[in-house]
Amino acid sequence: MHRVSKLSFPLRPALVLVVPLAIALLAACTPENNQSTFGTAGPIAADQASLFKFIFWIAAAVFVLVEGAILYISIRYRRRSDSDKRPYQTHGNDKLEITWTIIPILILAVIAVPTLTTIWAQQNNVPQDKGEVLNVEAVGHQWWFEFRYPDHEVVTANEVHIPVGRPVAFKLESSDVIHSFWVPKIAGKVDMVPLNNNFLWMIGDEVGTYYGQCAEFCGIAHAHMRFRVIVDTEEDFQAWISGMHTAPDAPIAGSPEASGKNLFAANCSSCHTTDSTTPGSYAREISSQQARWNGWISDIENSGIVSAPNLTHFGTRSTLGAGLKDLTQESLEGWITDPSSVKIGTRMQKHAAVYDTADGTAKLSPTEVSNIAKYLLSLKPGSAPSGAVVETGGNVDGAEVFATNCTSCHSTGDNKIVGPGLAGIGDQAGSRVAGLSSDEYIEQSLREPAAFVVDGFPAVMPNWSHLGDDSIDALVTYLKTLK
Ligand code: HEC
Ligand code: HEC
Ligand SMILES: [Cu+2]
Repeated sequence: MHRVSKLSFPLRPALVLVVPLAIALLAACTPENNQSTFGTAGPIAADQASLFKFIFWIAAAVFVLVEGAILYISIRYRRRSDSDKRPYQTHGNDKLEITWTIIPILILAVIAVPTLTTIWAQQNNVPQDKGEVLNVEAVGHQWWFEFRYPDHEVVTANEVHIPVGRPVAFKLESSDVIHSFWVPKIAGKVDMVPLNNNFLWMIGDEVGTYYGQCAEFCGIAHAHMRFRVIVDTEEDFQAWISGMHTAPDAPIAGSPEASGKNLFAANCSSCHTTDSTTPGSYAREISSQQARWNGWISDIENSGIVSAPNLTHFGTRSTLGAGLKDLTQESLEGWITDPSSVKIGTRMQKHAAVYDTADGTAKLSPTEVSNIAKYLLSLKPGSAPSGAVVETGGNVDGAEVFATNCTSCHSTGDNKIVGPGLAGIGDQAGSRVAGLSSDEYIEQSLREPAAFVVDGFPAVMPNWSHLGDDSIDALVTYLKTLK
């Protein structure tokens, strides 16, 4: 008797803890939950869920039978009094042992059939009979996702648009450590391994926004490395693609957005591109991203650049910081002022020169922060036709022309991106080529970039003659102000 009361004492608090905890954990399984694998919206997730249920019910039946037998035998044949005799002890029973070896073999064989067929069906090539396959490359970075559409020449980050009902083939890459790509309601989970690309296909069955999450511990901000899959109607998807090739309208001179654009060019553009709408910008962004990465890896502690999300048409996004917050003027101001107040550990704060302060917050006034946020939120497809270079006409602001066309490769400081940092170019330009004045050299760099290639750089500088005389003059004037 004494023994029983001793046992029941720790049992009660344990139950008080375990029962609510179990209920809380099980609540995450409700199909409505954003990351529940029970409410599915795509064939891959649906097949995995039905496979899970099939195995679950077999396991449940085994559990009930075995535990039931144990309970029944323990109660039915328990020792009832001190005078009960110890039963006759046996050892070995061929029939029983063969039976309980064969039954599990049969159960496992039954489970193996749907398991293996599902695995084969899902890892095999994308179905070819369900519409044109969309190719997407997803790249894991600490701690955000980059999405590239090679067939459409679109680069974006953290929000991937796919057309409803059409198969999407994802090439999964990582630029740094092992991440895992997981979209619970639509597709399974596959690791993103550096130097070893993986593959996953999915079909979104229902229009809507779905949660994605990195599912492999990848460092301090791992739990904050999320993304969204936006399943669009075919028309919305095509409109999105063509919007990504339509430049935003230039901000009105003197507006907060115009000031934000210049502040962005000065403080942020060494890592972020905002203008991947023009022809050729796709290849340029990929080489800039590689160059930013090379810059970071060559000096991990002190680098002023690192690969970063492409912010083209950022104003059309719904989330901030890799799916972490709703995107609003307020949340964006919070992010720009002090990124770690939103997401601890982000590389942006560690490496951007603008956060090189005692408390790590930006060297920007509240108005400047607000202007940058307004500028970023204003980045949406403009009224110019898709793919066109925006005509400036008349009064040209060199800083703006620079911010629109050049910042994916050049910083206005000393940082090397793809091309050299342009601080001090006015002073250096006069001595680059004998016989060319400073102005002449800068102009030649823009009109005939191949005529002189700076030592140690690739000859990838595009020809800018098409910008027109006004813009070229404005650029030369602007570049000479960079100190
Ligand atoms: C040293 C490189 C670097 C500089 C400079 C930099 N950033 Fe970033 N930025 C990053 C990185 C890396 C991330 C991804 C952070 C993460 O999610 O962990 C990021 C993320 C962002 C995001 C969120 C993007 C998304 O998809 O949700 C915004 C907005 C942003 N930066 C704005 C700015 C602004 C504004 C500035 C200038 C004041 C700036 N950045 C300067 C590297 C940089
Ligand atoms: C695709 C990347 C890329 C883009 C975009 C780009 N450049 Fe360059 N630029 C380079 C590279 C690389 C070099 C160095 C090699 C060379 O001299 O051609 C360079 C060199 C220069 C130089 C000469 C620098 C020196 O120290 O002598 C100037 C000036 C220049 N670029 C201005 C611009 C301007 C202005 C724009 C925008 C209208 C622009 N670049 C756009 C890649 C680019
Ligand atoms: Cu990760």
